[in-house]
Amino acid sequence: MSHEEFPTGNPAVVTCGLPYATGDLHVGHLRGYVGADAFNRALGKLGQQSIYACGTDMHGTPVAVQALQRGVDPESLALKRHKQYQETFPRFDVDFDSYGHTHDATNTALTTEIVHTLEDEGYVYEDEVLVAWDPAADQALPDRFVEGTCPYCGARARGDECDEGCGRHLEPGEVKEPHSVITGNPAEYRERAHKFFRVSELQEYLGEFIDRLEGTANARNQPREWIEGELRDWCITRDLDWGIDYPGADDLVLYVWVDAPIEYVAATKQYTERVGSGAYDWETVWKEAGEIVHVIGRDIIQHHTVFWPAMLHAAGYEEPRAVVAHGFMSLDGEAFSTSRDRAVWAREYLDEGFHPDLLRYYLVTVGGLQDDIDFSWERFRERVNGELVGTVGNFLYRSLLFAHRNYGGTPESDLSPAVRERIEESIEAFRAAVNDYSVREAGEAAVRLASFGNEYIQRHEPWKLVDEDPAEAERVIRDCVQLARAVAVLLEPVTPAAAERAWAHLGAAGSVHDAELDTALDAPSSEFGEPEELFATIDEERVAALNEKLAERVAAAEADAEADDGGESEGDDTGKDAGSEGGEDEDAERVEGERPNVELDPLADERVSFERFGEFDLRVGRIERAEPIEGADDLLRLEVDIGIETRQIVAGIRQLHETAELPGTRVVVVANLEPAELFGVESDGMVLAAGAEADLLTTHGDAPPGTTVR
Ligand code: B3M
Ligand code: ZN
Repeated sequence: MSHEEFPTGNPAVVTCGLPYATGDLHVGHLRGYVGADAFNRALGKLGQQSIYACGTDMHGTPVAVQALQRGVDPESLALKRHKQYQETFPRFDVDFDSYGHTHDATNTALTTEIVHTLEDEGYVYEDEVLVAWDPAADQALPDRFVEGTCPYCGARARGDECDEGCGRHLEPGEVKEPHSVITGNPAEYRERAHKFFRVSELQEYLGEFIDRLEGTANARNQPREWIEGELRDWCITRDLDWGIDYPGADDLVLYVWVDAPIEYVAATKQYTERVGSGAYDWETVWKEAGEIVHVIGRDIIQHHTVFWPAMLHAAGYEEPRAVVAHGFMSLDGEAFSTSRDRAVWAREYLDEGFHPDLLRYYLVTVGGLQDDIDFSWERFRERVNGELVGTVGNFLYRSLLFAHRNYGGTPESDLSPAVRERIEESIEAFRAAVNDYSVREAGEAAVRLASFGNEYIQRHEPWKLVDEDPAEAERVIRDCVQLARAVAVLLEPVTPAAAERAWAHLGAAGSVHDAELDTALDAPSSEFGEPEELFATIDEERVAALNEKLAERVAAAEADAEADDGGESEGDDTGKDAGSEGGEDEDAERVEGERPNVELDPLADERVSFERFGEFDLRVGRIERAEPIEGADDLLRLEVDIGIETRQIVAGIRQLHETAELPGTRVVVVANLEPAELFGVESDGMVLAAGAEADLLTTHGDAPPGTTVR
């Protein structure tokens, strides 16, 4: 990776996948928006100039199909949703600096201009293509107006996306056995003239781009196969009357995936129009030197790592620095289902009286951003009670209350060097986490510091020292107040409102939002008032009541659906598309299969003897080489030094680990496993790993390669 670390001197823009104007937001949708918000705030903590830009995705067949089903016009439906989103996001402190929509004048003009540039640069051509057609309705069936079978994997697929199977983007005419969503009739294919973008010409560029790209491993690794494989041109027009008109062809609109990402640029432009180019210049960001970070769901990686950078490059724009792709979310181990009302809605969460910070904390820290995660009220309660109440709230409250009662604020004493060092370590951990695009680790740095604070106050027992050794008591409390200040600064990206309250308790000036990392070590105010508890405990009965409510609602929705259509739920308001949390309704099976660590395997019934365990020859190994195996997307060929010899081992970890970073990694090898052949390559042993993310087992001391593991 060739990028300078954050903070850089360039302005940054953080974006999040635009919510389609199709449904209400639920907590699954919020994951990306909250994660990106926390990341943008965290960049600010590092002193990086950065804004958070997004907007509503108004166009395309997701909106058009829904409008048709409801008998309303797409524009008013989309605008209504747009308004709802504009109201909902701030209630979760998702603080967009600019939030527009794809149908507004800025995006329409910018999109048209970019398409003109692509044409002028020779990147667009016209070709005849077979498009699905409903003979009864006598209309074309673009994208979601047609369903059929994926030509690649055989799963049921939509016209432009194999959303239940291999996840591939599908071009018009590709879906097999097409049938119309409007009438249910089999569709025909008719020849039509459409516009194509020459993505194939940008293969070399994209190959280099992907080498530079930062972000999560899935977004950096998955595209290689598409880019290095047969990179086909991309049909950028549709037979539809809802969208941005293709310049000069009034019967065609642009494919929604052309104008949607351009909204990232349009929203940035609107921000500049508001604050002035002296304060933040969108053209610098998008045309000269900006740090562009896209947070998206993992189902839209292809759009953001192939089509979008190709378009930007061809139009003379800057490329993204990073694509951060988050996993999906399930509810109590099962997919969200809006049609069955099996969801925790954003509004419902607030109506229950829970503070947004609690959910923000959960969404950001419950798993790494890349993981698929599960939401349950039980786990929500555990996290809130354990970490926010028990660790963070407890430390801040007890130390500030003690300081206030005994000294009216911060006692006069010097900060202990060891505590200063500990705070500096946390700052470094936070900085590294941001540069690693891990909001989870940034949040954890704050909680670990609070945990240190709790141990510190407990160990030194200032309540005893006040009489026994007053100077020592002052020193300990001075340290604790400094730790409290640092925790507030570090936690602001994740729980902004709680951090702001802690800031006020500390009597600190201004807003903690503007406090950069180094201010964690500034002297705390010598005077402050009595603090209040930051978080309240959630009790078990509350969780039981919430679960019951959800179960009742699901049962009622199911009964309704059965009454309506004999059990086939129509899913007219799937809401899946609002954002990229994915995994709901008909996606249930896919998510079930891929969700890591949600359900633990049951323990084995049978015990084995110590002797039998001894039959396994487990050794410490060190990976010397790692390289892909042609034709096997998931596999890597490893050369592993196991002391006595070097083994060739095939491991299914290609999508989950950065190949180039593997050499040097110590692993645990099953050395006496029978050799096997995979994709024509012999695998002589096995590398142990845990879970769906293939967390590699390693050693932590200096056991050299070849050492037996017992
Ligand atoms: N509106 C939602 C999705 O597919 C889609 C994102 C657009 S981002 C430019 O997740
Ligand atoms: Zn497929």
